[in-house]
Amino acid sequence: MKDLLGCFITVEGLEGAGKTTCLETIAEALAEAAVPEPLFTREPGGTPFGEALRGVLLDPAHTGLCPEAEALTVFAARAQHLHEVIRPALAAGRWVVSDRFTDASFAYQGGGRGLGAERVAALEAWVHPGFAPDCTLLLDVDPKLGRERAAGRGEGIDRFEQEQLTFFQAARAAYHRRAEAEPGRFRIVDANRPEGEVREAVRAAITRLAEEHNRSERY
Ligand code: Z5A
Repeated sequence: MKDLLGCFITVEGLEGAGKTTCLETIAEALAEAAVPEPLFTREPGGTPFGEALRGVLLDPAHTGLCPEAEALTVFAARAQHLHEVIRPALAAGRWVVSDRFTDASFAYQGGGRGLGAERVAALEAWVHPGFAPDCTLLLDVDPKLGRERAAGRGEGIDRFEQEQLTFFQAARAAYHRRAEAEPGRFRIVDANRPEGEVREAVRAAITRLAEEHNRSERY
């Protein structure tokens, strides 16, 4: 990552954890820290090709998609996202905030679908060896609560949202394993709390990160 001048932040969590809600707070905190023109993006998606694959991945019509095909599709979208958006922005010194990245593959494909961490790690090593986020905010929510919140939005149900609770419990456990393995990169936010409290915790984490980044640039 040393050749890339910007800072790469990812936001992770189960559905209804409040990732989308907190992006606004992250933008405010970065503006307060005088970070110029941060780039906000998402996965699956982030490029025209990636957004097309997102449509396929979320479409409930593809009920028979096997875990391997699903994993390869999220990494195909990611390869293009890195090539077209993330790496050029970081190389230009911009901060990049992505709503989900590879930790989501460890959680959903590795944990939820049962592929296991080793097979996801093999794809990670192939698509972006030696490249990882500088900081990952994990909005940790009880799967039942997250599901209730997501349902409260009254939108249609996508292919992932059709899954049983056990799928999301396995995804959450995989997220926890990732965070335990890399405590320096992860900031865990208890997202079971009211929205205002979650936003404050996110704001504090981003403000601290910006301060640390400024200090390291000075020395
Ligand atoms: N996926 C994958 O399998 N593998 C991969 O590698 C990647 C992704 C990258 C789409 O992701 C799917 O892609 C995802 C995993 C898979 N499927 N699932 N599940 P997505 O991120 O686009 O979609 P999502 O996870 O379904 O996101 P979401 O439902 O939009 O969740 P959110 O962004 O975390 O929640 P929100 O929209 O901010 O909040 C939901 C509602 O709750 C909303 O009405 C808020 O006002 C409310 N809310 C938020 N926070 C609170 C609190 N604290 N209290 C009360 N109410 C709240």
